Amino acid sequence: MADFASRLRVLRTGRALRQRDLAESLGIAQTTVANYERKVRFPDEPTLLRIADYFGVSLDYLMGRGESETRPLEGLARSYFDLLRGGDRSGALALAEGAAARGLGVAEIYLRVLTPALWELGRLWAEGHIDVGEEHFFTESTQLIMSQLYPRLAASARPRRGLRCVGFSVWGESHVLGGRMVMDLLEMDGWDTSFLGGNLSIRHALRELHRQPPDVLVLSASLHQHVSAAEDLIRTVRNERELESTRILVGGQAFSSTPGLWRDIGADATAPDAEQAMLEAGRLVDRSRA
Ligand code: B12
Repeated sequence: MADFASRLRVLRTGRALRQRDLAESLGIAQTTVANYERKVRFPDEPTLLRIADYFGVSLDYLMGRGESETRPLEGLARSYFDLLRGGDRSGALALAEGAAARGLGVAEIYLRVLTPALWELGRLWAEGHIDVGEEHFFTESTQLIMSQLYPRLAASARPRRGLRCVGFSVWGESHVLGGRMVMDLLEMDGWDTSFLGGNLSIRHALRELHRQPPDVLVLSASLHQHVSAAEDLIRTVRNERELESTRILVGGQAFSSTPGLWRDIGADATAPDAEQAMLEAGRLVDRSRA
């Protein structure tokens, strides 16, 4: 039976947050979070409510009541999650395509259906309810579903704006779906995009960047241990004369959980999600043209 301490730890790691990050967001000390998770302390009522609101869960859930699977994932995201959890790829595809046919935009589907479902997957995986095979099936199916949505995305894209971006996940980083979502939304916003997947070395990245220097370089990292690879790459890019007008946008869970980290490693901007990334990329080019 789960309790408050274990629920808190699972919710935190499910969002890829360090104790320090959560403490900062809640306005409490890191040691307080550590003590909650070690069952040494228990929060007062206002803090308990803040924690529940922060993670979007009920107090019942936070206190360990109910099955862990009953954490509220809203509407379509819940159905999508349940279908893939049950091994029904074509059902999940039909759900996504049905939602798109009824007018839900691809960006909405990415951000309000696929992303929360994937985050929930990570939470259950960290909690030991899902094994690697199930996770791989879920992720592969989601990549396929994104590809099936692509024609709709391309059809609703703005006219090309003469802007170009190259994006990938940094050296060592295998999480690629977030970066791919960012690049897809940029394409929808009229950018010419090249998405290069994950785990790209500096040497290969540079070769690609020199082929046709982009207006914006989009770098994604989910794990903190890969931030130094982003930093190395940024340093290298900054030393290339041909790339001096390329602006660098970084993001992913490694950055969203640590405010200010993007600036510390020399990037030009960050954003918490793919929609904001699209807006931020636009601002970066506007600023550099002004
Ligand atoms: C699927 C998955 C995998 C797959 C990835 C497959 C693939 N093709 O991408 C595989 C199996 C490879 C994998 C491996 C691992 N994983 Co994993 N994985 C996940 C999972 C379940 C989903 C990832 C995902 O697609 N999320 C959905 C996307 C859309 O969200 P996102 O990446 O945050 O992107 C959004 C924003 O961050 C932002 N964004 C993303 N990129 C960018 C870039 C820019 C420029 C901007 C502005 C914004 C931006 O926009 C996106 C959409 O709005 C997550 C759970 C989670 N919370 O995400 C765990 C998770 C990320 N994995 C985790 C771990 C621990 C691992 C492994 C270390 C496991 C292991 N022991 O081997 C390895 C590491 C592999 C590596 N070297 O990179 C942990 C990380 C915890 C941490 N920070 O320390 C998580 C959080 C699971 C958990 N709860 O513990 N994983």
